[in-house]
Amino acid sequence: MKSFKIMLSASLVAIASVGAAQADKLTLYCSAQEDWCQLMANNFQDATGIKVAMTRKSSGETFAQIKAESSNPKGDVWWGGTGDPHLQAAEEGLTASYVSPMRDQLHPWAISQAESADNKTIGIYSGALGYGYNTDLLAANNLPAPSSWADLTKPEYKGHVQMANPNSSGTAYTTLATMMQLFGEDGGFDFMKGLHSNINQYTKSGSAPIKAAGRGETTIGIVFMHDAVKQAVKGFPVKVVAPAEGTGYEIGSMSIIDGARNMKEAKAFYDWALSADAQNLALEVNAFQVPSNTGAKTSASAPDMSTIKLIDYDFKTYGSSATRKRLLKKWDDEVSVLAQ
Ligand code: S7P
Repeated sequence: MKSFKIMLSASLVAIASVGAAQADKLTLYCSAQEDWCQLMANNFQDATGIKVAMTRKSSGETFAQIKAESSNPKGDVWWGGTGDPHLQAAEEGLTASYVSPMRDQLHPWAISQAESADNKTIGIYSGALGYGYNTDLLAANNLPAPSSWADLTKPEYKGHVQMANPNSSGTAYTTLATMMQLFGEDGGFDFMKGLHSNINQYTKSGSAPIKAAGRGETTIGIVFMHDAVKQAVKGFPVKVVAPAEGTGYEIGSMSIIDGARNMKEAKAFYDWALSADAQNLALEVNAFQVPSNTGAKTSASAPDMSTIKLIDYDFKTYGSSATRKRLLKKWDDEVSVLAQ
């Protein structure tokens, strides 16, 4: 608590000293894992006295909610979730510009996310896409260990692969956008169609497929690698794969909602959430992303981004409103309708 206060910006300290008396409040929309969302909300509340009402929804769902509420905004801050829908929200004027005094503590990739969106969003963590598989189920089904994206379209994995729906899930949209960048648009859609033949279920939440793999309900789950590591660390028989062709990644982001009713508190949360101490809370819930504050710790269990073959993910194009809408519609029209 004491160390948090040292890191707080001047505006936050001012709020912290009067917050409790005025019963200040904040409505937080959160798109990271539920346990992390809860921890952030509770710690901010304890540090400032600002009462936090938090709702957790997947990235695409939160984007849709903010858009639906835009004539009468109910949320103040959107924290977490993949960067693409945050960029789309910025482009569509759903989020507000803010330059935090904490910005100089951040990695360049987090700042360039802000600069590409007129400061209407900012990077809070990053993580690479991949998949994980249940080693027991793989052996029980006599399946070879997959190591590439192409492997996941092979007939032997029919009914063994799970991923989220890219409309609701930022993870799954990152998967769709990654295939466009790895294989080109035609090749990418061919891949998504081949994958569709092997999918047993499209979930709403991006991390659900690897939780299901951990429980033995599916063999393979396409997720961010850090979400797969979390299941392995919990003791489930999950092996994490960095696909051989290379892979995409996310810049998990945070945005202040345009027209926020509690703008002062929104900025206070934003500054606090960029501090090293706030980002270190991730370690308490085994959130293995790379934090954006250069002084925050990355867990030794986190996937080592420097050893993963990462594509040069084009956030500008794949986070643009036109591209995201077009690709999701094409996936709905040409992939999700196919027989399995
Ligand atoms: O916190 C884990 C994480 O994978 O969840 C976010 C994700 O977007 C939320 O789930 P959806 O895929 O359902 O949107 C990621 O940003 C984050 O790394």
